[in-house]
Amino acid sequence: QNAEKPRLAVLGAPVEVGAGRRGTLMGPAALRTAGLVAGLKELDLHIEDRGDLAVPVFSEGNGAGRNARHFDEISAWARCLSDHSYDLLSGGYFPIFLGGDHSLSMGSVHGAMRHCARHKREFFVLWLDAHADFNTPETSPSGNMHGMSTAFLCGEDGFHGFFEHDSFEPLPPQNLYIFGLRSVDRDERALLRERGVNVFDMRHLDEFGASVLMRKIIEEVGARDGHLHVSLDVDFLDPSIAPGAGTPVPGGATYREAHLIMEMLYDSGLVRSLDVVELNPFLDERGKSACVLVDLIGSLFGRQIIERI
Ligand code: B3U
Ligand code: MN
Ligand code: MN
Repeated sequence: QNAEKPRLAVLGAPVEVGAGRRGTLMGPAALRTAGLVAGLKELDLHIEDRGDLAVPVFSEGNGAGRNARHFDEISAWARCLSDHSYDLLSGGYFPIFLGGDHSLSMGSVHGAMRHCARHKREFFVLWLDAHADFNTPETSPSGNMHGMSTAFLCGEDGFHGFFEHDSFEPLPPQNLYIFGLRSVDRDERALLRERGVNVFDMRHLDEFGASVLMRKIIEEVGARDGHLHVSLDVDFLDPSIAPGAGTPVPGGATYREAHLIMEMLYDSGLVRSLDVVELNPFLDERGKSACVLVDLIGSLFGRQIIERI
């Protein structure tokens, strides 16, 4: 198991305009209130809370008439987040990004990807989510950019001008694992198939169980000595345990499945960066979802409820 302990840096990204409903802005605060930092300190980890980021300009542009709402503001967030992600990893930190809606991953993952390219390390993403977030401005039924993050990261068209220097080495679709899927749009589905993204939907999870699927992912990433970025969307979880989600979908991961996944990831020692996104405290029930997420993050960093023999 994890020999060397990582130094953690927590960074809030209170972005909400990527989602269809307001409220994820309060996500970082709710996660802190639920005891995120104290919980990790209890594990004897070095952890620095770097506070929340803010974007200097607030614009309402949609990127020149595109079907991508608040394109300009989300682009500003992504540029800022990408630099922070890159710098933290370069400084030897394990960055934890607190959302905010899932559009923030366009920045956090972009930065981590650049870091890995620089160090010639293979990069993988585990996307724990009810949705694939693989829409482009062309395929999106809503124009909400939190539903476009993985498409952007894999280099799909329609995002011109998002970063100052547009060209970047995109994420190969085979290095993306979408896990927990149970809501996908028609054109999005076709694109996922065409590109060969690894999709483990809830049917897979029910049929094979979380452990078999996770072992496969961990083996693949481990064999390449890859950097694994985990992007945890609160709606990966079943709405009964995590109601604080803007787009809840029934039939999600249970408390036990989710913890097992986190524990296996910890044991693998492969995870080097993390997003916790889409928590909407306005829709939550007395902090229930925030607390579940904090519990899960604890498991990802080695907390064990019972000392194993
Ligand atoms: N696929 C739909 C819905 C959605 C995606 N991500 C979330 N909702 N959270 C869309 O709007 O792209
Ligand atoms: Mn998502
Ligand atoms: Mn989702």
